[in-house]
Amino acid sequence: MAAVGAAVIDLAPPGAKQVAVGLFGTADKPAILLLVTLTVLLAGAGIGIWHRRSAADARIAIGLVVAAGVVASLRITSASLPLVAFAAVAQIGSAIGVLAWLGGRASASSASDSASSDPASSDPASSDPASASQASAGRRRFLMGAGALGITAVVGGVVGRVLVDGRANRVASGAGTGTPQASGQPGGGTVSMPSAIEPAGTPPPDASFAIDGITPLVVPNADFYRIDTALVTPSVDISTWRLKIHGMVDHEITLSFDELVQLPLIERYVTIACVSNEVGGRLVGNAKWTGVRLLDVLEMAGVQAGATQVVPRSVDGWTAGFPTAWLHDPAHPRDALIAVQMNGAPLPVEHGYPARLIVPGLYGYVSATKWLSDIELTTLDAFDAYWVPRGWAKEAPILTQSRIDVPGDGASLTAGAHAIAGVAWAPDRGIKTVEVAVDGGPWKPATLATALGKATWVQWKIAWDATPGQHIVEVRATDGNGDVQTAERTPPDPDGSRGHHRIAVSVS
Ligand SMILES: Nc1nc2c(c(=O)[nH]1)N[C@H]1C(S)=C(S)[C@@H](COP(=O)(O)O)O[C@H]1N2
Ligand SMILES: [Mo]
Repeated sequence: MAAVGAAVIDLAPPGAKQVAVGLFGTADKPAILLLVTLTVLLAGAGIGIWHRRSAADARIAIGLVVAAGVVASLRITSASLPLVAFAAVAQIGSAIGVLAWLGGRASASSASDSASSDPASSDPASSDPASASQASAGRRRFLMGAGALGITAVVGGVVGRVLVDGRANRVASGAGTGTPQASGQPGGGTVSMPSAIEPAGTPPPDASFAIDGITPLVVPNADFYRIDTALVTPSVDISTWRLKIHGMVDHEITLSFDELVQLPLIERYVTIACVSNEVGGRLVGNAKWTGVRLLDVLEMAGVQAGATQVVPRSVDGWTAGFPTAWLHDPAHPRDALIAVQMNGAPLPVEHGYPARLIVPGLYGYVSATKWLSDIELTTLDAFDAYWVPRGWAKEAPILTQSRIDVPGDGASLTAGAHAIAGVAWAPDRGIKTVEVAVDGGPWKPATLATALGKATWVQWKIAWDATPGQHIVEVRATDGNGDVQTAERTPPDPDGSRGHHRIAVSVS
């Protein structure tokens, strides 16, 4: 099922923008799975009905559906052959079983059912009540049987999905416990990770406000937003994993995980964001990332003069792409990382275990490649990464945004003193000011917490004396360059949403 869903994602034509737009959202993976589920249910029902005419044809149809599932499964790098074979046999077996049962029911009722093939009797108004009820009983049995067939297919798909995902989690489980010094890898071998030469430490107390409901400065791994096209999370065996740097380089290099983490490790707090984040949305998060400087690794390979694009690729074939110039901006020295840890723990599987890219200032879809397998140096003209032919911008710096966390939109408050608070981000230009306006009134400056750096979001707060009635609260930020966040609303497509976050509250 998941495999068919993945194929649906892959095969979506570039013009199918809605599908592409949808895929960025967290709610959309369930949507795709639902779509596939409904399709399978319909196919099941169709085959069940068809089976009335020809049992042999129905069996062939089942074979074709299962074969399509197998072919799709083989596209998933983490699906094992025995698992796929098991799922296929289980599906064929249960489908044939249901068909046999259906066949039994059909022949048992065929004599009394024959009236239903008379067109006149299919019109309940003109038919004799007894034969009409017999016909509908037969129809009910067929629909039930067809439904059972569909449900069998769905259950088969869900079980397969759970098995594959469970496998992915087992592979990384020994690595997710937060002991970076020596984490046993059930996938093979033990990797000891040296400590960072430039640790980032814990954030100072004045970097956070103690306000109920404000987004934490550093988002715990379990709460971090997750976006990717992988319906089944890739599971990577760290002992055989390799990172290859190739393309327009003086000498191609290949690093094992051990070799990678022997290079100097540094730590940075970096806020990453999804281009599909709506104004006020939650597809953004801040974490401490530990990893190797991307530039260190690129220098080992020797980037050639004409290389204008960095194209990171994932083990599942997904690609990102950004200008090499982003790494060489004299006005903006920035450390892009090949990250191996998130908040002091090995990368969780969902966030790219064992290694991913973190590039300050760029939206995830052009940069933050999870389950990294290789990095190709090429030109901007020569290659368009995964989302570009699907209608998203080729170059995508994160736009300045601010969000009101408290009070919540639609909240009911009692009149009196309240804190309005939230976060604002403009990686990696930094945030200079945040302002709040109530009911279209004058912009008033909020108080900023101490920023961890230009690449991270910052918490803000302002005191509000709430008076009875309905109120609209609006926020805007000014980035480190002095550019004020635009009020003009745009949708996420194609290069990120613009506009001020606004909430409504009622005070009594
Ligand atoms: N391999 C892979 N990496 C990926 C993606 C993907 O689909 N596949 N999606 C990107 C997008 S669109 C975003 S916003 C970030 C999200 O990272 P997170 O899930 O760790 O928050 O991952 C990026 N890296
Ligand atoms: Mo994204």
